[in-house]
Amino acid sequence: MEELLQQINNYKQEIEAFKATDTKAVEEFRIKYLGTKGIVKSIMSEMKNVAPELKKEAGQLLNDFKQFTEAKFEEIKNSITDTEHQKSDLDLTLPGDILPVGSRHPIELIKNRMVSIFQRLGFAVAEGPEIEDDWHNFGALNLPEHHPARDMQDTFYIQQNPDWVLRTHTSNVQIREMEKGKLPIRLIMPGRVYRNETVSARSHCFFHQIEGLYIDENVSFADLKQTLYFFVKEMYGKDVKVRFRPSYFPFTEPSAEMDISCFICGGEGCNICKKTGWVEILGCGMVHPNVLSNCNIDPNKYTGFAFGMGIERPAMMKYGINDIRMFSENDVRFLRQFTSAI
Ligand code: 2NL
Repeated sequence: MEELLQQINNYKQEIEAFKATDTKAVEEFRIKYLGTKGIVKSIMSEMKNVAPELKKEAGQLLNDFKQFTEAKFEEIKNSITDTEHQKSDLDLTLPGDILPVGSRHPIELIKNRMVSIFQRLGFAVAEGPEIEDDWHNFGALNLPEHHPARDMQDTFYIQQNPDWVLRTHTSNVQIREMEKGKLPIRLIMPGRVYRNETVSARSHCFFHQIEGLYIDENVSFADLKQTLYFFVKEMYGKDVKVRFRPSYFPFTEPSAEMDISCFICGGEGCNICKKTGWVEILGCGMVHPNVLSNCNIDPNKYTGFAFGMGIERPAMMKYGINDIRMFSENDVRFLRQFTSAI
């Protein structure tokens, strides 16, 4: 026991006097005193030679020694890293690296403008699933199975469940909103839709649209026209002219397509309007009574109008983009060009 005490005191003095000037010396200290074959370990193993009545006292002594050595190790380690840090030529006062700022996607830019115009008229935004069952995408919209109008909207079917399709329009969201039974309804639904089309510069198998729906008592075709006039003036300018042409959609009756005077050439005739002076921008109509009944809305009490328009084409016209595939190629040379647009 005496001998052990002596040994410990000698090591303590040695450790006390130890000075490290670099990380190498710190590591040497660790290996010599605290390593698996180090002095602390070997002194600890002396315990087995201590007489039983002295074991408690010796245990205390050895523990103190271990803690003393570990504390010294921490001390020399910290003193080294501190001075090394001061020696480095890292200048912490320099400004940080500038992170590249992203930009909104052109489709998003046009969508936001369209949405905000309708929001000012009191329309709220609704969203819904892109994978939809046959009823919400076709059936409820007066498009029964084998109806030839389904050909206009050939789509992708989900293999595991033939009842599921990738939605061909955002009308599925309107159907879901009507089913909730809360009236009146004044909603717009922007979103991605799918069609089984050959991909080319002019058409894609997925694109984006905004649909609108207004249902209340006494909603008329005049309300539809006035709403869309307001939209056109806000979106394309107050001098733009509007015309309606009769059309057919299974989910509206009567139905119409709306053209605006070409905002590129002002109606003179150019490549964009194919020399006609007019460009088609949307389809619309009064909600078919069958569609209202399908959603448990009484068509004798309520009427409504609906419309749908694509986002890609107006975006291509506004930004002079001549290939629809650019929107989904994620080429940063294309996307970067919209950095300053809001
Ligand atoms: C187009 C034409 C249209 C609708 C969409 C609609 C929705 C419900 C009921 C009735 Cl739930 N109609 N939507 C109506 C007329 C036209 O879209 O050419 N879109 C790009």
